[in-house]
Amino acid sequence: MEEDLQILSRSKGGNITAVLIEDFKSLEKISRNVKSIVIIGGGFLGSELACALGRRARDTDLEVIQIYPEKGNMGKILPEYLSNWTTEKVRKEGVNVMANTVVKSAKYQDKKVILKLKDGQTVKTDHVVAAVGLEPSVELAKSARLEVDSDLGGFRVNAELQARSNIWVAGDAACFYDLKLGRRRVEHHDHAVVSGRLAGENMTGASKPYWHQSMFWSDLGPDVGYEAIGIVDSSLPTVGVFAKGTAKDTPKAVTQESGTGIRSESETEEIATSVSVSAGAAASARPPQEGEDYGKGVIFYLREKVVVGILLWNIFNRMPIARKVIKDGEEHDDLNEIAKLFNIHED
Ligand SMILES: *[C@@H]1O[C@H](CO)[C@@H](O)[C@H](O)[C@H]1NC(C)=O
Ligand SMILES: CC(=O)N[C@H]1CO[C@H](CO)[C@@H](O)[C@@H]1O
Repeated sequence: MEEDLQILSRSKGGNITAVLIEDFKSLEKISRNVKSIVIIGGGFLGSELACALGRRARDTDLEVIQIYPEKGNMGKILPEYLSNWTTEKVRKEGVNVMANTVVKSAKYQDKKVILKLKDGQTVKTDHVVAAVGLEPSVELAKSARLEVDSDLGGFRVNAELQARSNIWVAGDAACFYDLKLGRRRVEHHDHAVVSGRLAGENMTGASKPYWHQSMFWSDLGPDVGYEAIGIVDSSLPTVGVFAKGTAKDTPKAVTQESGTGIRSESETEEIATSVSVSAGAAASARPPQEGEDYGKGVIFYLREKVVVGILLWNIFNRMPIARKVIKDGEEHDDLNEIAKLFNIHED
């Protein structure tokens, strides 16, 4: 699972789970003993948990329901067509997806949690997991007199992650200035690693700005996985180039190959120096069509014709190339050409 393991709703009643490692273990146990679990939230954690529990539910009579306000799973990240497609995939994993709605109230009655939804529906369940995102803790701001960013939250720091003299901020508490992409706050594991290292280096005099883009990844069941970098926001215009996937183009195959059962590693500062393009590589690469099976592909997120984010769909270990495209920050007339750099028709 991706590491956005921060859940806010923790009730004293014990029927709402907050997911930290112990919570994860306890949820695992609970899922073996109850008949129904509701997951609130359609982002990374909610969708990953729903898929994992849904898969289990295939062989048991566990019911898994996922409720979220977006139109589809990962709706804040994926372009609508792909979010739609992914939602169907999540349903096939055994999840009862209730999109486009929010929980209005919850009560505990006859050993069940009763959720009333905005659209009038009522859901009865045994257990609720709230995977609804995080807010950075900025309590220190007052006593340390630090500025908090009013739009993005978190401590406002410069490109060197410095809030004021002798104070640096890293991880998701930092609202930093990315020299390439502007002001940002990032809530992913690799960012914590990259920014923590940078803050440390700057504390000892490196004077280095934020330069190495962090990445993140997510798997939804064994067949769908993606890795992304930069600003990956579904409200931006996107261009997607897809190709037919094979069984090798899945997170399952990649973890088996690595032999670790885990495919995410925090990246080192590996730079793609030369990028080889295979002849005719993108011959059949093309924009998605309705009803398509999105085997594997590259999605570019654009701001004024410049690629500011890249999402690699069932394409693994090509992050250095994506990082280089973002770093170059050039305008591209034909993104099909750029898609060729990822050799999506090989392997
Ligand atoms: C996504 O699904 C919704 C609801 O099912 C539908 O209204 C919408 O047209 C779909 N969007 C795309 C781009 O396929
Ligand atoms: C201790 C130290 O030298 N820190 C430096 C980190 O980077 C910032 C920005 O370049 C410098 O202002 C600091 O002096």
